[in-house]
Amino acid sequence: MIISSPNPEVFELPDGRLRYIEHLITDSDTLLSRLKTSLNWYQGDVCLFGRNYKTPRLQCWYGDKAYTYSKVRLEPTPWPPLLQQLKNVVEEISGYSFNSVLGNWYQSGQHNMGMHADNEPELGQNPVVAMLTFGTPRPLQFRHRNGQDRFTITPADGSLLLMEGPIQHHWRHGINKSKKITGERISLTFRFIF
Ligand SMILES: [Mn+2]
Repeated sequence: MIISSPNPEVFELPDGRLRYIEHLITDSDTLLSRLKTSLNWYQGDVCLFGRNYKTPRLQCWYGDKAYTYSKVRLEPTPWPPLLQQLKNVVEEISGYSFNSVLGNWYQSGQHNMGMHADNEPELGQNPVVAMLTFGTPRPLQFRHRNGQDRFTITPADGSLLLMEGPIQHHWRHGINKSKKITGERISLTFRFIF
């Protein structure tokens, strides 16, 4: 794994903050293929308005504590060495500690993530979420709950994006489908579960 010296950009939003490090991981191509083969990917279930659906992407979960996400309980799972290494890098650069990671694998533009906030009670007040991106960039849309403020960032291959401050309480974020995008993207979102 090749880590460049970080050069963070900060985006101060109303009620939240993003810290973005664009070219953090230099050998992201190699890591993308290692993540595809070495992690336990599955198509999850989500419960929306009382009905169960398959998630329109693959996901994986590793963590020291159980986590309930979209009404699905994820059990504690030991860290594979590659994820442990990436967690160490993210902790060192961000200055935060994490004890879990949710991975999402968008295999093409047909895979998406609906608008949501990472605000489950076990994430605590003002949770920090640290997102590593590998592969084809996808625009990440932010919408303030006030219905007015919007922000879009397209995290680059090998980048780290930190969501900090009260952002999860005031904003939602998601990734839209796109007919133009055929490449794949993996994101790893590190969290701390209390
Ligand atoms: Mn999220």
